[in-house]
Amino acid sequence: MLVAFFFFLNAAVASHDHLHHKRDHVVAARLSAIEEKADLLKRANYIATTGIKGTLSPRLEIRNLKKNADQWALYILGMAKFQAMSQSDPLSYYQIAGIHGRPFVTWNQLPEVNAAGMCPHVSTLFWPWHRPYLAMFEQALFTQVQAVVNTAPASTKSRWQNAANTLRIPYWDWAAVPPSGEGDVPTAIRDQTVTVTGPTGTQTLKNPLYQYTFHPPSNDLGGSPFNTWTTTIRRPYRDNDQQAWRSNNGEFDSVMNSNRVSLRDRVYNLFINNANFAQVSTEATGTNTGNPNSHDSFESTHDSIHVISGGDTGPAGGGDMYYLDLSAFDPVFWLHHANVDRQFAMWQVINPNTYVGNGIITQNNWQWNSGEMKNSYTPLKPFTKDTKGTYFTSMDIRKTTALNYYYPETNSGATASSVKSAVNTLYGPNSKSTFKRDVAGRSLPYEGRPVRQGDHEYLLTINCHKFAFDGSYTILAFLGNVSDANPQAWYTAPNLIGINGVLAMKGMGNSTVPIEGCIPLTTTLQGKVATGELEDLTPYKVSHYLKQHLTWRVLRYGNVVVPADEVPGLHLAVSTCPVEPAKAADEFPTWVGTMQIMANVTAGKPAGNPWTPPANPYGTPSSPSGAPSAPYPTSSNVPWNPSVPEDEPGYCVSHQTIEYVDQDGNFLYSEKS
Ligand SMILES: [Cu+2]
Repeated sequence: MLVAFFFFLNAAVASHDHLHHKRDHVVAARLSAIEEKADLLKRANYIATTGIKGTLSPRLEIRNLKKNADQWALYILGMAKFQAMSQSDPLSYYQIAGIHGRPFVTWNQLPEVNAAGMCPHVSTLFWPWHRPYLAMFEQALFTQVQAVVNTAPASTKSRWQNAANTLRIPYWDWAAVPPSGEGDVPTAIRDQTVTVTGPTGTQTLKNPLYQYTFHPPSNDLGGSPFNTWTTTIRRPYRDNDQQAWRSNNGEFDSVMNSNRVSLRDRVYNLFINNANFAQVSTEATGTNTGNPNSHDSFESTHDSIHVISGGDTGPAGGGDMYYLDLSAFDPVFWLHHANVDRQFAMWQVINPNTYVGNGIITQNNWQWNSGEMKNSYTPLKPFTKDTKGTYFTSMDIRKTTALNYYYPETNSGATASSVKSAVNTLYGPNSKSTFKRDVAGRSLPYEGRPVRQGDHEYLLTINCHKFAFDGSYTILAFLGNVSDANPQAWYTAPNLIGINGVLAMKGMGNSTVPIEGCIPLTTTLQGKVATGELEDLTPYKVSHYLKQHLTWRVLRYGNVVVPADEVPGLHLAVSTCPVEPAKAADEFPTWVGTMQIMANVTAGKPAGNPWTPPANPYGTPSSPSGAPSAPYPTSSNVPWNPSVPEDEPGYCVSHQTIEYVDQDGNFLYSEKS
């Protein structure tokens, strides 16, 4: 119909060349109005998320992808083109990043429930929702990679095409030991420029992994100063020569160097300890109720990477990654989240019989209201499997192969045994860094030793409110005192045990969304035994030692110290249980029995009183019709495959009638799509 109409108008113009000039002008104006409408129609159509079609291929660790010069060049050049796309294109880097949070507008003209971001956090949908999200990013990037391949001369075209066909987005394994002699943040993310040899030769360009350049910044990026920042910024510092705020990636690396072992321990503990999807995937407190051994989640651990890479300094109180609603614009978001998706995939191989259960949406977002009950059949809006509007559900993406990729640890031959071996090698206490310990005179954390008979595990458990403040905040644990003169020095202090970052956003002002996290203490305590400062790891000796030495601080956005007992909902406690060594390389150590709270260690310290779980931390859920009316899941009643699919139909454009008008609003014709 549209094609025919264009033809008619073109024919009309051609056969009436005696028409007055003004008449030609009107026809031309109408033509351009129709083209605009056609463009809108195209955008109203659903965009199928398929991942990259063709050969099933692995997503590689960024430092391994870089070893393949051709694929690395295509990735970098493709990212540069991707970021340069018009910000009004729904498949541009800008618009796909904008799905996550700000700007609070809809995407691809889909109907919205609230003017808000789309990512579900503090929810069992946290892991599954980000899976098609990453695949959409990956396939949109691939379109640009293909454009780079098309610039190759005929003589090398097939070589570049072959490299592109198996290219997938890389992940950054921030918990693993970095390559020998390197810091924890890859230079590929930190360098301002990058030199690659692509299909048309060697070139040096602005590194697309260093920052995203807004063109232009939107007014809906959270107000001043984000609406004036022309790029994303990590750990902002003032460059007085340039009169501008800049990224401090050196500090990003230093903070990771001081915190990686603690983050590694959290990841390891999550793999070895929790066999329930709801407990392990989300930081929502309700999902952990009833399981004293589960105080952590992959979501909470993920929050800490956001907080570390964004930093809590500068005129906005932090960098882009520090704010939930801006984080996806920073290129490191995609490397970080590919790793979180990989943790999801690896965990699934070890735990194939537990999956998304019933869970409550804890904050209003673009597609849902707070309090709604969701499950594994909930449409993961806005991601559709086809162009007709069939949304993905968590059931569709249980396997990464549904989106045509896998990870090195989850290839077709992977078993629970092989993934456990990989986890032990990558994150077990034998995973020692070869990073030069004397670099810049910095004192780096003790890296731990394998579990011995009679050992105990010790955790500093943290309960708090996600939106206690008007932005993110961090709990930092130390042995001994720290000076309050320069809080930024805390992140790399020699007596730092670890941090727990809470990723939030502005404008959520003290709404009560209870979450959990933890800071592992065991490795640090082992180090103190190694230096003779602590006699042994028995609970008796440890409780006395920690009572004397364990301290903590809370730092919120803007580098502001908050007394711990003034943080709404904050409770800290130390828990312990005996640990049995693993019996084989493909088995995990066992935490024996139920963790016991050592209340005397924290008693009398600010916020040092253990948390007692309320019956239902989020209140009574409101069930949409057709949804299962199960209680909020606890460790004992999580159905991973509810029998009643949720009644939430997708939207369908086939019932829409689109009316075409000219620039003056005069009706031209209508079309059913
Ligand atoms: Cu995230």
